[in-house]
Amino acid sequence: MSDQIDEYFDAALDLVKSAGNLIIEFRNGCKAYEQKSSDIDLVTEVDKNVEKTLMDGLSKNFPTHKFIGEETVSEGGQCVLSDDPTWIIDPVDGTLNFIHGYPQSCISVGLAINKECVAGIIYNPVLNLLFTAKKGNGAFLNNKPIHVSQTKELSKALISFEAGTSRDPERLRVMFENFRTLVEKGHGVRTIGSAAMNMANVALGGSDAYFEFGIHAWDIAAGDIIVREAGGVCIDPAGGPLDLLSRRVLCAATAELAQELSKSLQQYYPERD
Ligand code: LIP
Repeated sequence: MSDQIDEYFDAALDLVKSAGNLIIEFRNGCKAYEQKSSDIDLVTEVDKNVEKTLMDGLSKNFPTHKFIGEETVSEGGQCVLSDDPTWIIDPVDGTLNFIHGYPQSCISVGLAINKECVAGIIYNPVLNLLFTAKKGNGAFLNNKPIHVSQTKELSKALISFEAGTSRDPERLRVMFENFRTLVEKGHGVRTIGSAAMNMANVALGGSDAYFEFGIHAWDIAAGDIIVREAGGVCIDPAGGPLDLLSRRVLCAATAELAQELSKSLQQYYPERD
């Protein structure tokens, strides 16, 4: 199995690197965009082109593999996670950042087999940050091993979260309550606009935890394996196991921090993917 994962990973990595050039062209921003589910949930031609490049390339190499791609799903495609090898793709995670030229966006590609993420690639081509992981092999930034921090207590933790792309009043109420709690209880809070970059930052030990309600499987699949291979944990924000399709995530450097954070958070349950 691990030889097979190597083969899948190598093919995906080549495609991700070349698709990164489509993003670099717009490093100063991309002013042409369309709306999706709300006036702050946006898509550009670059999102669509990157997703097509990755899906065409992967399905040519691996015709039986399945896909969950952000833009394909938003155009009515299926979001089904079976036991088959499934590529879970966010072509530009942090699209709003990409549109503005704020250099925190990336391609995020996770591979799930038997519903478990076994390989992940997060690539920010503008800052030349390539995060990778394969099951059992550790996590890497630009080919150098990375590890989560050892932080166990919320009072010492730097926590990231996001405001998200929906203005649903109940979701916003919970988000502001949690923001207040973390400002009061934690070391500091950060928001950078990309779930995958947030998870990569936990993996490299720069931040200690990240949580969000309302993300999708494509935002977190690659981050899930990268954080776990860097020694961290990914769980449901209420404390149970992570469910990739639940649109909820909490990852942390340690299990102790994950559980303390989970107990401090107000919960929100979006409609599933
Ligand atoms: C974004 C996530 C971010 C979240 C946004 C959106 P996109 O992904 O990375 O964490 O707050 O709602 O889901 O839409 O830029 O691929």
